[in-house]
Amino acid sequence: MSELKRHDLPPAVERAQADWSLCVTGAVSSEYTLSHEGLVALPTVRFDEDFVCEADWFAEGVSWRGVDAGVLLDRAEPTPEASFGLVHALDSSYACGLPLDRLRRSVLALELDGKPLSPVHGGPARLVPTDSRRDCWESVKWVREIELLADRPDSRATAKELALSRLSND
Ligand SMILES: Nc1nc2c(c(=O)[nH]1)N[C@H]1C(S)=C(S)[C@@H](COP(=O)(O)O)O[C@H]1N2
Ligand SMILES: [Mo]
Repeated sequence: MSELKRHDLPPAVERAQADWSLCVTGAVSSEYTLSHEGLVALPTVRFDEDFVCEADWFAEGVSWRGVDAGVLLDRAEPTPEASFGLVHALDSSYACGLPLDRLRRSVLALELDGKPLSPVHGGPARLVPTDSRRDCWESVKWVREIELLADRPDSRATAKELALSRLSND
């Protein structure tokens, strides 16, 4: 196993770690908020990958464990119009849009390589898409809200632009 790269923890993320919760909102019949205890009590799945960053680095053999995102979405009862998900992170405007079918096939990871996910790598919860089209900026660290939408979000590119500008400032 090789290591994921370590970036600095944004101050907003550090402050919000203590009273973290997850909300599922938007085009759903039953919005809900789940505490960290509530989330870790759910059944988990495992997903192993070689993590590849667009900015030319990768980590081989990364093992994630967490809650199936499809299960989290179904619990909110998505409306028939729901077609996209906008995954919001704790670091201010970072949000990544994904078509609903790709979001369903993601894992909300709570563990990395058998240990609770550390704040630097996105703890308490990181969205890990599992399909072959996934890009590094879609692996959203510090997830705080999953918002379902009827239409493709305008901010689909926000995560990509923000993430890549941060990486180039390393
Ligand atoms: N919330 C949030 N998630 C994010 C990013 C970010 O800046 N903020 N950067 C993305 C990018 S481009 C990469 S390569 C990975 C880096 O993951 P790591 O810090 O665990 O190595 O996180 C992704 N998820
Ligand atoms: Mo990246």
